[in-house]
Amino acid sequence: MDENKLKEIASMFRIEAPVKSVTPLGEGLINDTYRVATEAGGEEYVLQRVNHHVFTDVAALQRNIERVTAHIRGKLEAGGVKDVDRRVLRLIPLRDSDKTFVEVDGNYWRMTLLIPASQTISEVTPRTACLTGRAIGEFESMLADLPGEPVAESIPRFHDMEFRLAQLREAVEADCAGRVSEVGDLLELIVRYEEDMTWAERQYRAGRLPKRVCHCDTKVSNILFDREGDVLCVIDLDTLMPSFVSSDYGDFLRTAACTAPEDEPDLTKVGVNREIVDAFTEGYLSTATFLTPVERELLPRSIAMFPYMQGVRFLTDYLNGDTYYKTAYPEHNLVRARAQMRLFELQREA
Ligand code: GN1
Ligand code: MG
Repeated sequence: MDENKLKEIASMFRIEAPVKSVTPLGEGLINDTYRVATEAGGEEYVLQRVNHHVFTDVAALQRNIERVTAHIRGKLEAGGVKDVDRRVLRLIPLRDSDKTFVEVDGNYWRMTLLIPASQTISEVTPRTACLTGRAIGEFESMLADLPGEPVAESIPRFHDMEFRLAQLREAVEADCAGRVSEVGDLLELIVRYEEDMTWAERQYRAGRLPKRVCHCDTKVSNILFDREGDVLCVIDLDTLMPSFVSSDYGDFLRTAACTAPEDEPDLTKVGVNREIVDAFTEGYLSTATFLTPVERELLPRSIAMFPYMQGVRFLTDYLNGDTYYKTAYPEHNLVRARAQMRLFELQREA
């Protein structure tokens, strides 16, 4: 999208000075993200186009983020935290109303403050893993007493393994991209572990496993660190919704405890870093003090469940002809699915 149009959209939000530049930011697979600088040269902002094919109810999603960030902000302020704007996202309202998103030509846009002096990291150390564990446990704990009705399910059945497997079965049956014949080995592996991987859904139906307000996309690139490598906050709050705690614990370890990126084509490079698992678990358990015995039982199981679920999702998208995740080359989703299923096998054996 051309910069002038982006500048025009950015100017609709309540920012301190005229927009100077809008440049692409980050590597998300769903939304389009830009960095906005102003003529004043002070605060910078993050402008995002929300993918409304994925998030079909943008108003409900923004409402979730408004409620959750306000709740966390209140707790941080009450606790005397000084740099609150670096510890929780701040939504920027529109210039002419208090709404936090705007529709332009059928697309939905929103803005947050860019957290100053922050970085994302790609390589996690035991120290950062422990700190992140603590931060995620704290995040869930802070939301345990969110007043009012439950947060909306911003994507229905998002981390529901039975649903993800049903979507894969549909994709196999339709075979609309003619790719099913290439992936027999992956399908066989997935089917073999279906029963084991849908344990949480059965526990939930039996009334033994609760849902909490979870982030549901805790991969490493969604955690902001300061220059010293300490955790500032969790970003990318679109997928906030009621879910099992495995959604945050297992999904973080999927990327953090893996020795290769999630789209590594060379499967010999995909390995498990046990030290990271242990450090993260220690941090998480120190703050997630609300866990029930069944939730505790779910945690170690989820270390294999999340690569499996992500493998199922990438493979489904590959079979559907790449309609969901952004891809850089035709086999990209297949490469991702293979890397995730390799990681699943390693974690299952661990
Ligand atoms: C997507 O938007 P992004 O890139 O942070 C996806 C996650 C996947 C992740 C895989 C809404 O997250 O569920 O785990 O890609 N988000 C959605 O990298 O589907
Ligand atoms: Mg992201």
